[in-house]
Amino acid sequence: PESGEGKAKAERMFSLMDGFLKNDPISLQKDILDHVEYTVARSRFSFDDFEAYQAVSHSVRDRLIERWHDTHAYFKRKDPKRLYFFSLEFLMGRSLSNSVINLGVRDQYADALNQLGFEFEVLAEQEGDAAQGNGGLARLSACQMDSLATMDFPAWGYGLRYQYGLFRQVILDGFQHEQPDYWLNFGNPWEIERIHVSYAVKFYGTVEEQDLNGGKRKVWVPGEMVEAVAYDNPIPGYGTRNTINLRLWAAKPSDLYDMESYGTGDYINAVINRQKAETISSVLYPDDRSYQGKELRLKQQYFFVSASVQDIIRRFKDSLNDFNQFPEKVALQLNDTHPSLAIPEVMRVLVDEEFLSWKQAWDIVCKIFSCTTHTVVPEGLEKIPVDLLGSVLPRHLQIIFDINFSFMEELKKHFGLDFNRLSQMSIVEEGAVKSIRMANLSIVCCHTVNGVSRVHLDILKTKVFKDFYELWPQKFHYKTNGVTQRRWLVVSNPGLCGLISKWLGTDAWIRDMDLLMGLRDHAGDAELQQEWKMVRRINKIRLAEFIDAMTGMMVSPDAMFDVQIKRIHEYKRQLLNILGIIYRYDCIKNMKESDRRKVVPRVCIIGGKAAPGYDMAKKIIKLCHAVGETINNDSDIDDLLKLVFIPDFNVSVAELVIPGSDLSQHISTAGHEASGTGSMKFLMNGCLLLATADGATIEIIEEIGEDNMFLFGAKVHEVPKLREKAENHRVALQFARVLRMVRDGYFGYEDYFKSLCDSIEGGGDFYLLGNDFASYLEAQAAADKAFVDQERWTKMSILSTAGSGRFSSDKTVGEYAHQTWGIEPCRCPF
Ligand code: B1N
Repeated sequence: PESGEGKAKAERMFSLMDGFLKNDPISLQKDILDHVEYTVARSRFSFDDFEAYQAVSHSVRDRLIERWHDTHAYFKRKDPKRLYFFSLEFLMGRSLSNSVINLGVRDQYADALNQLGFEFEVLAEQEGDAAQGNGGLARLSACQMDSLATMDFPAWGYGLRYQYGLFRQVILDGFQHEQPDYWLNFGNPWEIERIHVSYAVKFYGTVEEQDLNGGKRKVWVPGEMVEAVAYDNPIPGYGTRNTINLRLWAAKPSDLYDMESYGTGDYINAVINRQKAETISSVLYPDDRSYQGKELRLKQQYFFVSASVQDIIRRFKDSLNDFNQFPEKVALQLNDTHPSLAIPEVMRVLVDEEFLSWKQAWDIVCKIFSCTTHTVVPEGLEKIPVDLLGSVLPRHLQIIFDINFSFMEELKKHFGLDFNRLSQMSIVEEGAVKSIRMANLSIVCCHTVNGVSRVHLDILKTKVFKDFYELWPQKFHYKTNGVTQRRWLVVSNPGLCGLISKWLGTDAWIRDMDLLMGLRDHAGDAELQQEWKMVRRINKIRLAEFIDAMTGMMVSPDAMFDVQIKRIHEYKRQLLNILGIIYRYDCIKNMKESDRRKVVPRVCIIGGKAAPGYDMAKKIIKLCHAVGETINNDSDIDDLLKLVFIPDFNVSVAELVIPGSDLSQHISTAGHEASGTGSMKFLMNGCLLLATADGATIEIIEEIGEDNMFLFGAKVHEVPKLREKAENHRVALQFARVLRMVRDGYFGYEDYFKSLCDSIEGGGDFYLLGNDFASYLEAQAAADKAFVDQERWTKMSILSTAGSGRFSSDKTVGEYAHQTWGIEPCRCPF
């Protein structure tokens, strides 16, 4: 308020509050100790590291809340067009270090804690990961939230608050076992429960027709109601006061509609039935890319979409009540097709509840929605059986049919009666199981469809969505993925950060990654090289200690650390890596002593989770352990070769492994990785890449040059031909030899590994391991050669970091804002 009674009241409040929280050591210590005593309820004279972590987190949370309030008050006052980012997965990882860095109070906290006898780093280690997602797609959402906040965009994230995040991977005798990740066990200081922000979400039931003003209206009479309660997660920007919100919904039993069940006298069962509502947000589906048409998954998708749409419409109506202006205030971004039920939901609310005409509602929908697809193959596209959708969301099915009817009419005008094309483009797929194609629905209704790298867009245009591209070429674009340098450099590699800032003479690159290019001028400087090597060595020692702690294996930091960490998938070809390791092992075994002295010692590190039902991926994990068992226990090999599997790979493990790696592998069959974001994290940290020309790697090559990395394998355009022709049978001799070792039981378990071998031998080698093996080995040999010349290696490492600026998510989000969402920064004044 700028004047009057409101102003007087605000001033009084502010004076009572004693201004904002202060960040000098005494104030911080006082706040932390208060939280020890009043929040954690421990004595301020006796508390352990975990309790100290809790108290520190709560004091940071207080500071986040202040900024969060200011940001939202400012957004409310300015009322700019807002972006709403819908994603079923957000892989946030830990929050403490990231928050204090973005708030600019990292050193202050470290000092304050020191004086209390604690070490900041040790406390940060107490935090568990928030693993509300599977892999790249989910971590991308988290990186983009950080960039949206940092770049002052008026944005909100919306998702689901799972009680169980991605499963924990436990390895027993080399086999993966899944254990539940009940991450909320120890409380979560980073969220704010909003019991008063809740919406009823409907399921099942029937659609009735009622008379309205001489016409008819549809009324959905639900069979079940579940309450969605908001949990807000403040996301602080770096170098700005802006702190935006990630609102996640949890399912709670609804108070409505329950009188009936309580009237039956079966009180206990009525309560138990109520409790079942909570299962909707109980567990994250651990399969990325395989769609099973499960009812619970559908309910999860609709649950979060419905609550979010209600929230957005409420906020809009608070400031305006003219839906014609809705598209000027709202941009709605769908992260893949998982939230695409938002489309029929907005139609339903506008037509059935706000009484807009179908045409008015449709015009609005076409202006507000955009989506990003992360898929490369048609089999990866989400389909929902019509029977299932009709039972869970009867009104939405009608709306989708109506949208499809108009779309088919439009298509006929455009292409004539080309039934083949019509049936391929239809939102409804006929067949044994009639289904709704969620990607088709999204393309028809979104004004823009983005791919996640340039080659990904090419694949969409020429294969996956070829027909749609012919119809609407203007809809298709790409924004190459990026990652946030705040988490992937500033938080995880402080040593290298200090060095970069020192040599650039500024830390402005933390908000402007293009500045890293300045490092190119110094790449050959002996002094920088020396310091660079030193920092990297310290990171390697830290990684070696971690490996020791996790696996009991001692590895030498003098060896080359060669890393492949990501979800286990056949197309990502961890198997190619393992076969390469067997080849290396076999070569060393057959070497003369004099040649052995020339071998570059290697520590091969593999980590990643397999979807619980993905048999081949689980066999790859077991093979990795079996091969490791043989190599690591072979005294003849000694330190020349080690194979380590890091269990339970997650965001915080990545933060430790990436800065300590020399070489990282991104070796998917060309045309299969839509983008890949792991490579960007390694690149920033000065780790060299051994890679195929796939996804975003193609753009990385353009930035750093082919001779600054180790490139191999078939190119995207060659893959189909190689598959068609028998050419891929012409596999290298070495390939046949290493496979034979696996088949003959050199590593044991020959029966178990048989199907794995069969999948890549004898014409069925879909992912072209045989074809690419020889060039893979050449690339590996080139990496060995480069590593021997440490001066050259270090220069390549510096040039990798220097060329990574284009892969900051700040750049990606800036392009989305400008080209797709039409939003402007809205910077909260200090
Ligand atoms: O999305 C990442 C890309 O960098 C990767 O190349 C891509 O594979 C990944 C269903 C997915 N595509 N599809 C998924 C995740 C969860 C799920 O339930 C599919 N993830 C990707 C970011 O663009």
